[in-house]
Parts: sequence; structure tokens; C-alpha cells
Amino acid sequence: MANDASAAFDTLSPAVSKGSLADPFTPPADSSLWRKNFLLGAATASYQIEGAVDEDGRLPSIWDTFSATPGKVLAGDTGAVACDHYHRWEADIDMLASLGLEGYRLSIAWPRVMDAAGRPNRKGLDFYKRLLNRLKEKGITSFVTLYHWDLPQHLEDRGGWLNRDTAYRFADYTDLMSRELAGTVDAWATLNEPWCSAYLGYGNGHHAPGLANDRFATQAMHHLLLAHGLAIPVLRGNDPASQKGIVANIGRGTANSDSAADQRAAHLFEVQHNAWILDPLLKGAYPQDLFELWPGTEPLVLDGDMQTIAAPLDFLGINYYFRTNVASDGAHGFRDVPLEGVERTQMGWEVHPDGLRDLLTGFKKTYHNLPPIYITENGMASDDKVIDGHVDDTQRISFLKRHLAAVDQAIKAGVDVRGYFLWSLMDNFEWAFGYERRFGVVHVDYSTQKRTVKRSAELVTKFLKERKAKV
Ligand code: IFM
Repeated sequence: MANDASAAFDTLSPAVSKGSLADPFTPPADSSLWRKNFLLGAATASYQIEGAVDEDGRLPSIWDTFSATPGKVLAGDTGAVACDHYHRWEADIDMLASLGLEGYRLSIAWPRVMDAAGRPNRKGLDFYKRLLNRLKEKGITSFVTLYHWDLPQHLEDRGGWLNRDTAYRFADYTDLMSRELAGTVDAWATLNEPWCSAYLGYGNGHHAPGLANDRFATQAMHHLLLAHGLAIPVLRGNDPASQKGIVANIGRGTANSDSAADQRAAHLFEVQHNAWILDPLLKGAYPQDLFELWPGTEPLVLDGDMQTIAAPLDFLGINYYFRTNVASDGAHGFRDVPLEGVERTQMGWEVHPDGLRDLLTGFKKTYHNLPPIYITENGMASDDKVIDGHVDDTQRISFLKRHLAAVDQAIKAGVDVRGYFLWSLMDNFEWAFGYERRFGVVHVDYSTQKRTVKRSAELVTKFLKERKAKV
């Protein structure tokens, strides 16, 4: 893969370039992050940044519908404008390159590229073609996610992920995209975080389409994973040179006490967050403990589905954010017991880098066929403000340093981690939390669309510059 952003490093503030700022980010000399082939990039997703929701033939998605429904998204925010990236993409890619970032993970909006009859929408396709060609020109490695939650509304109207047919429609969409974009994509991910699509979308209703039923969640998950499994051979056929994988969010669950009941609760938490997705992908079976947690929710699985789902992967994308402390709920499951006095982010999520290391080393033990891993998202939200033209996001700098150290520890323990993407390149539409929560390493002023590089991004750039200069 390309690992050489050309016109890099123009955006360093004078203080950082002169080395006059203290550097709380640069990894120690023995860190594996100094390896030049350890890919460092940033990630975004279509609905969170593009805006232009009704331009050039884009159809409505479930997130247009959901965010327009009163009470579903904080402050009534929607992705209608977001970061206006659909119109500002060239400047945004220039910014990415000038930060020296070597990889860019983006997603394609399904409703922008296909009409309801499955025919291509040329204008939408051209947008992604131009963007991917520009990344290639700049030597930036592209990771393209096919589904980051913006399901066309017309498919939801026919049952969405509860309808098995949606998995086949996803395979058609994958076929179109991989024929059109072959040669411009370094790595394809079928789905982003099926746990969120299935559980938050169909299990508790916090995300689009807003349904709340455990049985729906397990069936939606099955169809999402089936869609993934159907798409992998399509990608292999149409774009053989690229890597193919999937992105899973993972959660660390720790027990509130040494009691057997609380230990079991922590185990069930991780079954529900991790094994529910990783077991079918890597072992070809659902974890039976899941149905102890949610009795009677076994999905309808047809002959051959599990083999389809367990198609070999070239990489596994891992998104990690926080740890959850749990206790037994006294019945089949677990309940959250938030720890006091721990560091938290603007989301209220506990900062717990060791969880990332422990999960990665645990997966290596559990899955003998664990593919190479990319950390496809890691980052934090903070209430960042631009003061005198600068954003001093101190907590994020420390967060990133500690999580990268955890990745280094996992690598040293034998886990094959090949890269890391910051979530996110820029502040964006944080789903049910709208624009209030800022995850970017670049600040976005939503009233002017002005981008301001935060200090965290400056320090990542400084490190990449130093790494590049090393012989
Ligand atoms: O913003 C999201 C992203 O879309 C998926 N992973 C988690 C991020 C932070 O919540």
C-alpha cells in the first residue's frame, strides 16, 4: 500500500515546527509506531460529514428520516449540511495531505450511488471516483467502508435489515461499487460496526431506524453479517488487488467484584459486544451464551449462511473507545456500575487504554485465524474551543498517546496490528448527539465551515514528519 503523502506538513503552526512546544505525544524510541509501514491515518463517514443530502440524485437514508423525527437527535440536529464535505472535499483532502496523514478511511453513501431500482447514479459515483483518484495522486492509502449506517430509506420501508433480501441488495451494491472503483481502493470494509446497526438500530432504538426489540437485533445482525459474507467474494472477483475486511466496534467489560456472578456478567458483556460479531466471522457460529442473555432470540439461519459469513478476511478493523464496569443484574444478564473518580470524555466514556491492549491480546488467544488488524477508529470527544486561532485539546493528546502505547504493547505481545486511524479527521455529526460532541483532530465551525487544525493533529504531524525523516 502507498505510504507516502506528498505535499505534507505545511500546516504545522510555527511553534510546533520550531520545536518550541513541549511534545506530550511522540511515542518513545522503542515503540513499534516508528515502523514506517505502520499506517497512521484518520477516518470519517459519509452521513457524518458530507451534507448535500438531496443533491445530484441522492435518495433519503434512514438517518435523514430518523434525525428529522423530533426527539431522536440532540438539539434536533441533522446531517443535511454537516461539514459540507460534498462541496469542500478538495480542500479537505488537501488538509489531510498537509497533515502528513498516510491513510484515509471514508465511507460511501449507498443512497447517493444507486437508485431504488438498483441502477447506478452517475453523479454520486463520480463524486467518489474524483475523491479516490485524488487520494491516489497524493499517495494516501484509502480504506473504503461500504456501509456506515446510511441505509436507503426505500430498503427500510421493505423491512431494512430485518428483511433477508437487504443482504442480497447489499451484494448488488457492492458489485456496482467494486466494478466502478476497482483499482482506486486499497482496502474495502463491508460494514462499519454491525453491533451498532443491529443493537442500537433495532435492539434499543437509539439509532436509526429506531426499533427496540432484542429479537429484531439478533435477526438484523444475522442479515448484516450475511450481507458481509455475500459481499466478500464479490469484492474478490471485481477488485482482486485490494484488501477485504470488516470493521467491528469492541467493548471491554470488567467485573465490579470477584464474585462468580459479577465475573459471569463481565463475560456476558463481552459476549454481547464482541463474540456476537467475531464468533460468526471467525468461528462460523453464534456464541450460545448470547441466548442465555437474551433467551428465545435465536435468529432464523438458513443452511449455508454460517459458511458464507465466515468467508476468510484479509484484515479485521477494530474500533475501540472505552471500558464498561458491570455487575450481575440478578437474572440472566449484566448492569452497568459506573466507576467513580475515573477519567471520562465529553461522551461520559471512561478513558481506559489497557482495555484495548487486553482485548487485542485476548482475541489472539481466542481466534486462531485472527487476521491482521487495523485500528480503524480510536479517539475522543471534547468540548473544544478555538481561542486566538488555536485549539489546545490537551486531553485528546494524552488519550491518543496512551492508546497508541496500548497498541504498541499488543504488537509486542504478538498481535499483528498494521495501522491506526484517528476518529475523526474533523468534528462532525455524532449521530444521536448531533454536533455538540467534537471528535475531530480538526475543529469545524459549523456556522462558517472554517476548519482549524487542533494541537493534537499538529503533534501527530510532527511525529510523522520525524518518522519520515528517520533513516
Ligand atoms: O462517530 C462514531 C462513528 O460513526 C462510529 N464509531 C464510533 C464513533 C464515535 O461515537
